[in-house]
Amino acid sequence: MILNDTIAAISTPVGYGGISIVRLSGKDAISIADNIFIGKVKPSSISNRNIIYGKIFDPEDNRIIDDVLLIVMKGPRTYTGDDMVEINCHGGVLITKKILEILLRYGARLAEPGEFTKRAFLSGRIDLVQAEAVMEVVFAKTDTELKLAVSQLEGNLSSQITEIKELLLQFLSLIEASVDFPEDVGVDRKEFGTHLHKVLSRIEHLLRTADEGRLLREGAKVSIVGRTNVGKSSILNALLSEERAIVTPIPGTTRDTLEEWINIGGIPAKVVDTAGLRKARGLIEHKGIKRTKDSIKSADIILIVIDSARPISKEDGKIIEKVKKKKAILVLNKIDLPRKCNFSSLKKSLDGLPIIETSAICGTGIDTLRNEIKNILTHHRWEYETVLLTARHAAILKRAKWSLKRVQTLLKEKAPEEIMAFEVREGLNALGEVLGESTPDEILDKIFSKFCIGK
Ligand SMILES: Nc1nc2c(ncn2[C@@H]2O[C@H](COP(=O)(O)OP(=O)(O)OP(=O)(O)O)[C@@H](O)[C@H]2O)c(=O)[nH]1
Ligand SMILES: [Mg+2]
Repeated sequence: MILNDTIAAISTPVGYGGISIVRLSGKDAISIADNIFIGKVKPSSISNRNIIYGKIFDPEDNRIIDDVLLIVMKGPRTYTGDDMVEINCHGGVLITKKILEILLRYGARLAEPGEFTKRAFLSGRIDLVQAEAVMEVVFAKTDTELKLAVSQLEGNLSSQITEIKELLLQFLSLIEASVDFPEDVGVDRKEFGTHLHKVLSRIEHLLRTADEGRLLREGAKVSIVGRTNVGKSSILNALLSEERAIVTPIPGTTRDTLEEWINIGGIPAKVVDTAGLRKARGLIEHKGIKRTKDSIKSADIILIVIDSARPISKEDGKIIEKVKKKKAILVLNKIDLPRKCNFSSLKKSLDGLPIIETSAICGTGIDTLRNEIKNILTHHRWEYETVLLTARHAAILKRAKWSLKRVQTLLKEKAPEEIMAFEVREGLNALGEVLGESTPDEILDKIFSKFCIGK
């Protein structure tokens, strides 16, 4: 990627709308705008961050393309760090294409996906963790995820990593001083140990949030399983508040898995209705039941549905046995009907699995069920301080953790300080990699390629 050229892209989604924005960034952004804009003043003559009204024209045939508002932002205090121009035009597919085409003809290059943000990162306006947060903000599915993404964009995670890095740097200087001036600096291994413990617990604290981050980003999978006709599809519909799945009194109504997204306390959850478990009748049902079993394997939470108006069967028992080691909730459904199941013997076989009583038909217990799912998904309430660790952050932080664990062992073994210093530097490098200070180009390319064009 060449950095001193000028890039352009349509930053709004392709389609028809009130307005669209075409963006330019780079050293020639303002002079390119001068060439294609007619107004009372030239873009290069207006003061920083001002807006002018005028027309975009094609200098080749002097044809007017559109009435626009043009904003001039002079570097280095811009999104990318370079001079930027934003053209607000009418929101038409052809208009935006035409304006972009003229900009490209007059010296700009088409921006790669995420290139504006990549420039912001490379010019030091933001670090890599903040750059990643830009897309987290764009793709946030729930309010909680958005709140955490914005906090990451503002530098919450970055400052936590920087603090850990500083602690580790202090530790490294302690070790190095004892290498360089062994007579002056007494090696206080106890002090080393305390310092190291402090850094490690900060890293471990961050790592603990990785799973929560995954749930928020990718969503949790909640599978509804049970015998046929117990009311699984009715529970899905009740959770969704709409008649999504077909419900009939005929056992074996649901043949295939059916998935829908719901928001449970800020966490996006994919709720999966499955084919009822029984001895399969025919090939289709057989395949459906196989899918149910796969769905159980990949679920974060399983809702085992039991019909309270029927005696507990062997099949119910088998299902409970199969899933009770996982995170599961027993849903005792149809409580509006007279109870026929032997509740006390059922309770004994559950090993403390939570039980929620519902009537999917009347809506009783559905809010309690939602709350219970939320409680299991979140060990604590989402706090503003919670960070959204991505798989990339977690993998690198684990590397840092293992380097520091090795230092702990070396300390115990009274190994030479030089060897410890080597491992501490490895840990420091890893932390730098999270922030993008020492991230290989291929990784950077991979991160930014996931961005939208014009972002
Ligand atoms: N009285 C009562 N009937 C219910 C309740 N929940 C479901 N039903 C009825 O039970 C029957 C089966 O409901 P479904 O939701 O299709 O059950 P399912 O577990 O998805 O069944 P399969 O897809 O065949 O495995 C339907 O007639 C529902 O109206 C409930 O809470 N109370
Ligand atoms: Mg069903």
